[in-house]
Formats: sequence, C-alpha cells, structure tokens
Amino acid sequence: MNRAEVIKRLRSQTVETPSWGFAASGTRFGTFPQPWAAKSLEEKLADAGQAHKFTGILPKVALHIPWDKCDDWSKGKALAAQNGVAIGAINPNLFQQPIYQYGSLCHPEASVRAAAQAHLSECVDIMKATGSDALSLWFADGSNYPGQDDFRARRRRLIEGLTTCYAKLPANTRMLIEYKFFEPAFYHTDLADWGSVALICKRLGPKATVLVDTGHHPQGTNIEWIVACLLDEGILGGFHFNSRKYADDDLTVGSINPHELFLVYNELAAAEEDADTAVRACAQKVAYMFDQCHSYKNPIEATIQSALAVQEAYAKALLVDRAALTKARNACDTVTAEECLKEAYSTDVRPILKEVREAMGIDPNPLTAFRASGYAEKVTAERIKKYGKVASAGGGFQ
Ligand code: AFD
Ligand code: MN
Ligand code: MN
Repeated sequence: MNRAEVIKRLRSQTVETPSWGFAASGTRFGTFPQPWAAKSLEEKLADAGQAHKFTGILPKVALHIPWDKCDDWSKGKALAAQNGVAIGAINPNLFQQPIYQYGSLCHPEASVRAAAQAHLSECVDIMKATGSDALSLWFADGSNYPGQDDFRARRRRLIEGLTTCYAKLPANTRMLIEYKFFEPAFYHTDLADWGSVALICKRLGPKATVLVDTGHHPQGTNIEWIVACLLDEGILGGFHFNSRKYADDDLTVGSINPHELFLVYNELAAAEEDADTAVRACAQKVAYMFDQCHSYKNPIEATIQSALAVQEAYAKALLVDRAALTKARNACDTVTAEECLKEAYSTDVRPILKEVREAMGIDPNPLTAFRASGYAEKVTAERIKKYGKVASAGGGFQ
C-alpha cells in the first residue's frame, strides 16, 4: 500500500471510548482514591472530549446504563456535542442488581428474565433517543458449581430473550454480543467463547454480531485467528480493546503485548482488502472500542496512550506487503512469509503518524500536548472541591 493510501486509512481510523473508563475504578479488593476521576455524565463527556481533542480519533463515547442515565437525551446529545464527541454504543447493565445473582436472561425465574428484558427495552429506547447504532451486550450469566443449573435450559432461555430483544432493534442498528470465558461466574459462563456467541448470532440474524474483548480469553488463545474466523463469517461486530497479563485486567491496550495487537490488526487490514465483498464489508463496519479501567493512571492520559497504541498497530498492519506475503504463503515459504510481518512490525511508524496528526491539525505528541494543557490539574482541583477527598470504597479486604 502506498504512503498516501496508508495516511488516508489512518486519518479515517476511529475508536470509541467507554464512559466508565473515565470514572474511578478498582477491584473486588477495594477502590483507591482517584481525585481526577469523572463521576457525572457531564464530567465523563468532558474528559472524553479532551481525549478526542488531543488524538483526533476518539469521536464517540459508549454509555453504560444506568450509570450514565440522563433524564433528557436531547440534552445528553447536546452535552456530547459541546465536548466535540457523540454518543456511541449503549451498554445495558444486567450484572449488578441483586436480582441478577443467578443470571439475567438465563435466570430460572421468569420474573427476573422479564426485568432483564425490560432493561434491554429501555436501552433500545435510549438508542432511538441518542441515535446510537449499537447495543453492546455483555452477560455475566453463569454458575459457580457443577449441577447448579441446567446448561441447555439456560441456553434456551438466553436465545429466547435475545430473540425478543433482536426484534426490537431499530432499523440500521445492531447488537454486539460479547463473550467472556470466566468472571464473575467461575464454573461456567453462558456466553463463554466466540463459538457460543457465533451460533446464537447465526440463529438471530444479520443484526447480531460478535464482540471480541481482548481480555476475555484463556491464556495463550490465538485471538487473531478468532478475528479471522469471525471476519470470514461476516459476523465480527466489534472490539473491546484492552491489555491483560492474566485475566480480564482491563489494562491499557498495547501495554502488555503490542505484537498481539498488531497481529489482530494484520487480520483486519487484510480483510479490508479481501476479494470477498462480504468480508470487506464486515471489516469496514467493525466497531472499534476501548474497554479499560485506569485505577493507577489519569484516565485521559491512559486513553491517549490507548489511541497511540491502536494507531501504531494499524499503521504497521497497513505496511505489510500483502503481495509478497501471499506469494510466500503459496510457496510454503514460511520464513519469507514470517519476515513479511516482522518487516512491517519492526517499522518505525512515528514519522508517518506525525504526518497524519499534522494533517489532522493535531499535535504530533498528543500525550505531551495534553499534559501541557493543564486540564487534568484543573478538573482534579474542581472535583476535589466538589466531591471532597475521595475516600476509598468499601468491599473486599479493608
Ligand atoms: C466488564 C466485563 C465486560 C463488559 C464491561 C462493560 O468484563 O468486558 O464489556 O464490563 O460492561 O469489563
Ligand atoms: Mn468488554
Ligand atoms: Mn471485561
């Protein structure tokens, strides 16, 4: 791909930020004081606006309901616009209320499933009010012990509930169904892997797609292969990008294994050029999103770091010599094929990214520029004044 085309692709790259990524976060062992953290939707949108202002590639913000509930969504949309961003995917919360202890759509009790369905309908209404084109679904449903519940009965209940929700999706929208192999359930999770979601998506129809959260796989899983399979089936809906060392750590994407991120982008870049129009269409519609928590970092700085990481990965993936790679693969020339990827991965893409940012009117060093802006210090002082010294939350070993 020539330099001009690479620059054109990089200028069109976008990733959605998670509203919850700007709020305070912690673990089940406690939440430490994060005085810079956003609490209100207003503050989250302001912080997301800063991340977009300094990177130019983060124009939309995914919301989590009820955390981000707004009594007038025309005001919510206007608030987003005032900060230079727009509302993105809507994430229902079917995992925090006590009634969901034994599941939501999979729950044995019809009244609990009805409550979950009502919440999904509420989120569909919010999609209509905000113009969101994606319902991002993660179910914590699962069990902790052998025999606790009937796997197939749960699966039937889940399919029934998703079928009902699917029928309510507004035109030109879709559901992104996320899988996760464990946590909070420890014995089984009802949507545990890409296959369990893909089978259900195929039953539901073309508006149902698979969401790949890069922290949701067992150690050593070949995520780039999963991405290739989902692209080939035309059911890859999107990503929740983050990094992990051991589990669903929600660390800054690219911080632990940037090579894996490059290999994922390599599959995406290849699919964007695929001869199969359905594969190309799927690749071009992928919803790129972060899903990260930053208890040790200023969330805006961490989000800027994340944007730089995905820009770097995509730039390198675009530099792969696809013709040489295909020729080497067809000749079973393993070393040459491998070297095609290594050549791209080892390319210093900072000069091309500098050119991209300058063309976009963005400081070539987004993190330095944000730090120099003084925004973090300003809002931290405001939030300490407004909320007082942030006490650490209860829960876990205190
Ligand atoms: C948790 C879950 C999942 C979900 C996210 C937002 O593991 O990744 O997408 O919360 O609801 O990280
Ligand atoms: Mn996720
Ligand atoms: Mn997760």
